[in-house]
Amino acid sequence: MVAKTFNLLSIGERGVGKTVFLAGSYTELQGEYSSEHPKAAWFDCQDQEVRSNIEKILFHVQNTGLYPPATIKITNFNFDLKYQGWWGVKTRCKFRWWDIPGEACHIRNPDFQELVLKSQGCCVFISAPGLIHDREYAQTLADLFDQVVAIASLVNQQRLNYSFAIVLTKCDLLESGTVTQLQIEQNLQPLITRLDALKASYQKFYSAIPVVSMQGTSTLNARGAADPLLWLLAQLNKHHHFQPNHNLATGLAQTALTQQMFPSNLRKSVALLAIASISLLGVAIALLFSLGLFTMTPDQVPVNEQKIHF
Ligand SMILES: Nc1nc2c(ncn2[C@@H]2O[C@H](COP(=O)(O)OP(=O)(O)O)[C@@H](O)[C@H]2O)c(=O)[nH]1
Ligand SMILES: [Mg+2]
Repeated sequence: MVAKTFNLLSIGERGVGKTVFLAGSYTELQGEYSSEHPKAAWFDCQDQEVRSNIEKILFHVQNTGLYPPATIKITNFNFDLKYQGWWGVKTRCKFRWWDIPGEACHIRNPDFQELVLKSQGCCVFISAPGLIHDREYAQTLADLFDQVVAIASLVNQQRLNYSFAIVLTKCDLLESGTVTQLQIEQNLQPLITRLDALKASYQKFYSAIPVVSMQGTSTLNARGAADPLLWLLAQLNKHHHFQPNHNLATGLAQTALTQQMFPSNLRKSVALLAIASISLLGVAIALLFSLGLFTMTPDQVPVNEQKIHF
C-alpha cells in the first residue's frame, strides 16, 4: 500500500520556537530501529539538504551549549513516519511541513491562503512565557488567534477532518505549578472558546526543550517533543480511509463547482418547481378520487367480500 502524504502547516511568529521544536522532535525519535534500541516510530528524512540542516543544528548545540542561530532555517521539512512492522521497516505516512514566517500568516495573503487550502492539519505555536508575562505579546496573540479561527471556520464550513496541535513553547522557562497552569488556561480561553464553537479538533501540548549539558557535551533535552506531531499524524491517519486526498482546496473546489453548475437562482427555481409538481400531483389524485375513477370495479372487489349467490 502506498503511504499517504499529509501537508501540515506551522504557524507562529519568528522566535516562538518552531525550529527548535522540529529539531527536538527529530532528535527524540532519531535513529534506526534495532533490537537494542527498539522504537515505536521515528522520522526518516530523505531530503539531503534538510538532513544536513538538522545535523548543523544538533552539532551547533553540542559544541556551543546554545540554541541554534535563527540563520539555520528548515523551511521544507519532508519526512516519513517509519515504524517496525512484522516484516521489516514500514512507512506509516509521509508529511510535508510548511514553516511560514509569522508576518506572512495573514488570511488575506493569497500565498498563505493557498498553503492553508492544501493542508490537512496545523501546528499552532504560542510562547508560554509570552502568553502569561508579556503584555506586548497580546497583539501578536490576538492576530494568531484570528488566523487559527479563520482556518477553523473554513474547516467547519467544509466539514473536513482537520486537526490543530496547539504547542505552548518554552514551558521550561516557567515556574511549574497550578498557578502557572491556570494562567495559561485563562489566557488561552479566547481561542479555546472560539475553537469549541466551531467544533474544531484540537489538542494542547506543553513543550519544553531545554539545552542540557552533561560531561562536556550539550544536547536538546527533547522528551515528549514529538508528541504533537505524532498526535496530528495519528488523527489524520484515523480519518484517511473516509476522505482520501481530501483537503480544504478540494472541498472548496467542489463547492465552487456546484455553485457554477447550479447557480443559486437556478437552485432556487429547481426547488420551487419540485414543490409545485408535488402539489399538482396531490391535487390531481384528489380530483380522481372525487370523480370516482379510483373506486374499485366489481371484479377488483376482494373475494372475501363478494356476495355468494345460490
Ligand atoms: N528555554 C527554551 N527556549 C527555547 C525553546 N524553544 C525555543 N527557545 C528559544 O527561542 C529561540 C528561537 O527559537 P527558534 O526555534 O529559532 O524560533 P523560530 O523562529 O520559530 O524557528 C531559540 O533560540 C531559543 O532561545 C524551549 O523549548 N526552551
Ligand atoms: Mg525558525
